[in-house]
Amino acid sequence: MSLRVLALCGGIGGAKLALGLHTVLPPGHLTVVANTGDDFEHLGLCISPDVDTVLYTLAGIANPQTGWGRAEETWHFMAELERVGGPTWFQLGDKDLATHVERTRRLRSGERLHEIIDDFSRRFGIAGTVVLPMSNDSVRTIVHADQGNLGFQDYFVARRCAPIVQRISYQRAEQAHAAGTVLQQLAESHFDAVIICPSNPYLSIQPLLAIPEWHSALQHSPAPVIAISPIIAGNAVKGPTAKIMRELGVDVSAVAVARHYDELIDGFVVDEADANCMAQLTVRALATRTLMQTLADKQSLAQQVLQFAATLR
Ligand code: FO1
Repeated sequence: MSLRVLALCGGIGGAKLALGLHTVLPPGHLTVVANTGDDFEHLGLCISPDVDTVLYTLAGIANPQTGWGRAEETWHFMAELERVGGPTWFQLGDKDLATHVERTRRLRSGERLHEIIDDFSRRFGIAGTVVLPMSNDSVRTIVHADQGNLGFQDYFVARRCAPIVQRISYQRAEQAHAAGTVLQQLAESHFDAVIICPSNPYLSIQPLLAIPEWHSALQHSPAPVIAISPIIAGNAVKGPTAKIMRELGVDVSAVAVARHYDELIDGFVVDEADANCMAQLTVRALATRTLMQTLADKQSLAQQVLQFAATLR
């Protein structure tokens, strides 16, 4: 019997495991919740990067080099925007632009973000898997750094993660609510496992955990909660996770990530390179290959995590 899975996912790293789960589970067995703390308004458009990374990745149309934006993209809009003196620090490809324009039009007409994403996922042919934003309410990840209090995209793209991070806050998370009926489904045991994908815990997962009803729902989840470490042998696979951990004074290790999730998780998955740290963990642990470079890697990790989850039920 295949497990029914709720996967919590940030950007590129998390979306890789979401794709693995999407391809190994039968239709109707996977709900993916995407981080919206990276969202921002740019050129008057409502941009939801992690949501779009999940949609494009599951639809097989994501840019394979960057992990964000579209494959086979063209950049006429950006070239012409530059000609008329517009801001080009945040690159919007011609195909990607349609997603932002249409999402913005629908939001302005009163449609809710989770309804828009549900329709987009259907139109992108993501059959059988539900894709949800963590909330329809605006939550913004703010990076408090030596260069000031920065919006996520300012920190991540404009300043290329160079600022020294002192603290991260999640604006208006306290007032935000989960989208749709996912928390009711979780409470009513519609899911057999909750998987926290290997995204940056501080930038991509914490915005969701900062929403009180999400944190409480996971704390009281009837299904086991399993996190996968984004740190392998003291390094981040991609992005600023290791740098941020150092700057926050946190040990750059899988154990530190497990401690961050603390009482929320029932199981933790580390890379085989970190098998020796399992004795330091206070939760059930699995050591396996967690580096995902090919689709087969993503599917294999998904299978390993599902088998591990089944032993925790
Ligand atoms: N990341 C960059 O480093 N440079 C960009 O120009 C850029 C544009 C962009 C456009 C749409 C989109 O959905 C994502 C984009 N990203 C870009 C990635 C974005 O910063 C995400 O927040 C990261 O992937 C982290 O989750």
